[in-house]
Amino acid sequence: MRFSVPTNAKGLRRWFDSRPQVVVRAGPCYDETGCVPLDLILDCDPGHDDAVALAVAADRGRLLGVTTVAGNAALEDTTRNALAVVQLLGIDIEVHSGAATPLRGRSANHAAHVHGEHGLAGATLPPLRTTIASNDAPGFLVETTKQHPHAWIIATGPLTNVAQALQRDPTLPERIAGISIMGGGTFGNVTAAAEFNIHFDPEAADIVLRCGTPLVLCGLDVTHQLLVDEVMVARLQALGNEFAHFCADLLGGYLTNIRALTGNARDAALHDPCAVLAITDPHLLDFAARHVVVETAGEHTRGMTVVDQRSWVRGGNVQWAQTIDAPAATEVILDAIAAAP
Ligand SMILES: [Ca+2]
Repeated sequence: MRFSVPTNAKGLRRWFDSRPQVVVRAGPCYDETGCVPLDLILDCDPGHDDAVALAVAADRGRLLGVTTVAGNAALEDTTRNALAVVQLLGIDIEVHSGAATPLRGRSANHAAHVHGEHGLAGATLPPLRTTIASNDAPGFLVETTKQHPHAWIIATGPLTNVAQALQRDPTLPERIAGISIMGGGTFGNVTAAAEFNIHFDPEAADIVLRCGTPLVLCGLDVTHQLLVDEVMVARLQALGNEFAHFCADLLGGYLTNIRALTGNARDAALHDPCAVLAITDPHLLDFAARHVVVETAGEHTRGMTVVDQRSWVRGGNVQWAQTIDAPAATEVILDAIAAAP
């Protein structure tokens, strides 16, 4: 069956409302019929907020596997970090590493000023008991979505792996439920115009945004509404389980780095869990159909997502997340972390 994306706002709204809705708060999540798992694959670059996103995905859906990409840190670091978080969560899933460089092979500028040199500054990682299942993340995305059609790919890092999977298998968009992305925004963070994940590999983002599968985009406009602060760190510490202590150290380190960068002493955006919650708990967010393209050539705007917000332009290629109920989202995140060992 070929999936066609509705081209008008009404059609996209109907498509979005027809997606599986989560009705179970704890444990494996099922759709409203009560029997279909919400299959998720997380493509990530941990990264403090990726680690939290991974915990939420594992708690709120059926996580089929994790793929890693270079971004916040070098690939060997993001992969080791993903393996460590999976181990701390006590979940039996495979981790596959992927792209070490963007599609065009430009030198990668990581985000050590935000996440530390190795990606998870502030936390102590356990000695690893497992290793990667393969170094072919795009192959894992292709094959796993054949075994589990209608899975959601959630991408919380640069989109290199996902673009390579789309290049390898042009039928991929037809069988997946869609791709939920943390990336972009109507303003930037790595530059004045561009958000980090999209700026890291604009050509990959361009391929993904044109691929024709249902897309959900959580840009900085919405992720800057979901904040971590000292109150949240204290609540994590009070949860008492090992993973919560890990997260308290992790997000404490994140706050320290963000303070040094921005001078903001109070809080920092917790970007990546938004892209998970958009699928597992969509009632927490408000979406609008928007046309979004990636600037790949601009002198000052390379990596910018150009979001058409003109009220008289109908439809779009993405469901653009506009708002999130941050207090409720924080409770879902804390519940997920509390459910870990
Ligand atoms: Ca990330």
